[in-house]
Amino acid sequence: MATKFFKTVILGAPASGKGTISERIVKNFNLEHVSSGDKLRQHIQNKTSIGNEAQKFIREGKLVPDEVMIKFISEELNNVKPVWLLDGFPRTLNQAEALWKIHKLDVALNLVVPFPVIIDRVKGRWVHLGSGRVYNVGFNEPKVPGKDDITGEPLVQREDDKPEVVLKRLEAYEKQTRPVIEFYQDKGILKEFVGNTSNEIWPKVLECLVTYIPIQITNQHK
Ligand code: G5P
Ligand code: MG
Repeated sequence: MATKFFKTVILGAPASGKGTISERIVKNFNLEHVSSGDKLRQHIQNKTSIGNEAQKFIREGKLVPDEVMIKFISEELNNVKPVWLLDGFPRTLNQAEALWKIHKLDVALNLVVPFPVIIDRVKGRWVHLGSGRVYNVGFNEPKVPGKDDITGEPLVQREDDKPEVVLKRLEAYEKQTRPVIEFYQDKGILKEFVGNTSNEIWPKVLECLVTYIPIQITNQHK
């Protein structure tokens, strides 16, 4: 029987592989993937009012204010089945507390990748804005250079992947997101996965998740 309730978050520094690992989780466990960054980028592309507001912060490597994000993500979660994986939220203690009031989580997954590895890999990141699918030069390259594998639409580089902005995002992560990890540790639901590559981290995540929910597709454990 399909799982009716399962709520989890994936934490980790910018470009630690949250999107990459989430894609594999979703394939194997059939969860709803809600990525705050992907949603914001879609709003920016569509020039909505939240997109225009968020863009000012994102392009400088700063976090979008808590009140905007809490309202935005609470509404997004109302629109999906209660079987979800939240990526990129919460990013501050305020956000973690607000989320906990409305949704108790089963587990919080934290990806731990060294900063020098991260700084090196963002230079080669290409994204498909419509879906959030990510590629990298030398790792998960698109079948046709510059085009999304599924839709054939053009891939773009993120404005906030410029080296100077990446450093600001890493700083914001250290200052504002560290307390979120401690918050989940105190709740007793934190699971950490350490590694230099997503291929090294993925089997450990898979091994952990099968203890919580049944796997949906048995031949895609990659
Ligand atoms: P985002 O979009 O949430 P970040 O900074 O948390 O942004 P990001 O950059 O999306 O995280 P990721 O998802 O952790 O990174 O990583 P990824 O995209 O999977 O992988 C990074 C790259 O490395 C990809 O090109 C991938 O192919 C490659 N890669 C993965 N694994 C490997 C590997 O093993 N080897 C190699 N060589 N490559 C690999 O948030 C963006 C902004 O939105 C705002 C903020 O301004 C934020 O800065 N925002 C919020 N603000 C406030 N509160 C919130 N909750 C917010 N959420 C978003
Ligand atoms: Mg991401």
